[in-house]
Amino acid sequence: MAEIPVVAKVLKLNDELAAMNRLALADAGVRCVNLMGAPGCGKTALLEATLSALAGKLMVGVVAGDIATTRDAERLIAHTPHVTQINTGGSCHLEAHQVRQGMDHLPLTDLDLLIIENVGNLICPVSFDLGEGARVAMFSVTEGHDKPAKHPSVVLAADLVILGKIDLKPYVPFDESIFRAYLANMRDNLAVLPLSATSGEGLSAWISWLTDFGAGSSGFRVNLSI
Ligand SMILES: Nc1nc2c(ncn2[C@@H]2O[C@H](COP(=O)(O)OP(=O)(O)O)[C@@H](O)[C@H]2O)c(=O)[nH]1
Ligand SMILES: [Mg+2]
Ligand SMILES: [Zn+2]
Repeated sequence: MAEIPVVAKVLKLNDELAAMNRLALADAGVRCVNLMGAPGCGKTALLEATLSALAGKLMVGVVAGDIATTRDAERLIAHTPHVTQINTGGSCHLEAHQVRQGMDHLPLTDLDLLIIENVGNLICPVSFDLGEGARVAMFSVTEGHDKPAKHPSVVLAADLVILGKIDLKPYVPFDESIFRAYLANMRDNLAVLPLSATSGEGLSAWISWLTDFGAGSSGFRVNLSI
C-alpha cells in the first residue's frame, strides 16, 4: 500500500507551505479567512455583499478557488481590484502552494483582510491548511437541515458556521432547530450566523465577526455601521 505514505507526505509538505503563508500574512499584518462550503451554497454572493459592506473601511483581498472559469473573480472584481482566481483544473480543494501563488499577485502590505473562497466541496478542503487564521463553514437552507450531520469534518474544523439563503426559508423544508441540534451534538459553543446575501438580513453580525476575529493579533479594528 504505497499510497498511504505518499498522501501523508503531500499533506506534510502542504502544512509546511501553509505555515509559510501564515508567516507572510502575519508579516504583512493581514488576517485570513478560509471560506468553505458546497457548490452553490452562496459563497461568492456572500463575498460580493461583504466587499460592498467593507468598502472604504477595510482593504480586502480575495483568492477565489474553482475547478474552472474566472466567473467568481469577474463577479468580485466589481468590488475590489485585489482578486486572484485559482483554477485547480479538476482538483476539488485548494492547496497552500496555490494560495501562495494567489497571494503573490496581491499587494499584501496594503490589505487588512484576505478571504479565500475555497473550491465548492465539504470534504477534502478540511485536510488542507492554507495558512488561514480562521475557517468558516457555510451551509444554506436549500441544502437541507441534515448537512452538518452528514459532513462532520467541516463542522469540527470550523471557527464559525454560516447558514445562508435564509430569505428562502419560507419556501423550503428546512428546520433551523434541527440544523442547530446537529451542530450542538458535535461542538459546544460553535457560533452560527444565519444570513442572506440577497436581503442583507444577518449581514451585520458577519461583518462584525470578520472585523473582530483575531483583532488582537494584527491590531486593526474599525468602527462599522451598516
Ligand atoms: N435567494 C438567495 N439566493 C442566493 C443567496 N446567495 C446566493 N444565492 C444564489 O445561489 C446561487 C449560487 O450562488 P454563488 O454565490 O455562486 O455560490 P457559490 O458556488 O457558493 O459561490 C446563485 O444563483 C446566487 O444568486 C441568498 O442569500 N439568497
Ligand atoms: Mg463561488
Ligand atoms: Zn479535493
